[in-house]
Amino acid sequence: MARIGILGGTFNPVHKGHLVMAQKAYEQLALSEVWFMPSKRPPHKDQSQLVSDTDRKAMIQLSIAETEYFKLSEMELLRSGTTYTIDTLRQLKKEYPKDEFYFILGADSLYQLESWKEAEAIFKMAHILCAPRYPSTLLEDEVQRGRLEDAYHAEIHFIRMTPMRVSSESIRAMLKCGQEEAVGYLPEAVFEYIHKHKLYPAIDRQAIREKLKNTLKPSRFLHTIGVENTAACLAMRYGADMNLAALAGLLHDCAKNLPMEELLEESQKNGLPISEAERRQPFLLHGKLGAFYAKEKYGVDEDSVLDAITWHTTGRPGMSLLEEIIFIADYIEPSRKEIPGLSEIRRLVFINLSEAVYLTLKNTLEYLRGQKNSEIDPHTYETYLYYKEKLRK
Ligand code: DGI
Ligand code: FE
Ligand code: FE
Repeated sequence: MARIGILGGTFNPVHKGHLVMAQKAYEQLALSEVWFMPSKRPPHKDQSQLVSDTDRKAMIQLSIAETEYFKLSEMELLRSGTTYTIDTLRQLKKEYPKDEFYFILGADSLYQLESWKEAEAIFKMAHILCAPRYPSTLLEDEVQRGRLEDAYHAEIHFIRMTPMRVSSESIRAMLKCGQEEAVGYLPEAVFEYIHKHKLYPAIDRQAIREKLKNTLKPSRFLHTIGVENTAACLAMRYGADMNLAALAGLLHDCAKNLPMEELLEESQKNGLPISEAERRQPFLLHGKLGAFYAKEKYGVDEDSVLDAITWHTTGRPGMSLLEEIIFIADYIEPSRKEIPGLSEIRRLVFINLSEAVYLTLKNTLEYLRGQKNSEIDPHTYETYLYYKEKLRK
């Protein structure tokens, strides 16, 4: 009798987290083998980013090649019709009547399992192994496990491991933005395969530049390129991802060509939340709407980039490094006209980023107070107070 772990998923792509999960399950439950079982294109999920079965299989094979107790199972890929776990389990039991099966799942599945087809039968026929979520929800998960065990006589084990921070989805988003961090989450051979077969192609910044050149005024386009390059320089200085910074810089003002009424209309139409201050001064919306366009029109799905675009005008308390970089690059890029205090900020930004952010906010508030019809957005003021306090400490 063999104890077989089944690790299902789309494996789009397979990553180190999967391998750790499989390895820990193997060790902690004394399994004989773990089978990586890629699922068919699930009908409920967005499939536009799902690579072919051949590629997904090839990537799994590359990552398990050195481990003799890891196998690839094509059972779900080969079966016709909708794939239900219960059908897989019945087929497994039929083909391997002597063996015991352990389904390896993410802890979030604990909350969905009951709605799976013939859940009760699944619990009877297989053990469930759960990998922890990030951020950890172990206490909740423990309660849910107790509930399921009582209700179904289910046998559920938790795999002890550091919760995985990454998912295939977040790795795809990284690859799409050309983010170097993705390399660390993938087996080397998988990374090479992805590269060689151009599976998750990075967004082409040159194509975006050409698009923007046609939509923005020449001076705004020049500014945009200035922010793209300045953001990349600041990323070099502060150890942020250069490609992400350049992409966020390139797209930060992509909604700036719209007149006020259209900014409002477009934001409303697309269901973006609009504050009172934004309703009175719709130009403030170009960050939020820009982030929306970045996602919808330019295919950016990396949240850190979208947030940097959203907050580039007002800032927000506790900005991420990338958000600070875009906020400041917007202010200092070379084609900005000289204004009082700018050359000092340009010098300082390469020495102390927080201080430069603070001075920028201080300058902006002073400037706005001198304008007749300008209302200060609460975010701008709160961000100012946040950085003032941060520097005082
Ligand atoms: O889009 P850009 O011109 O490149 O730069 P931006 O998005 O930072 O917008 C700059 C303008 O935004 C600048 O004139 C100052 C203004 N601004 C920043 N915070 C506030 C603000 N305007 C108002 N009314 N209220 C604010 O809180
Ligand atoms: Fe802007
Ligand atoms: Fe700008």
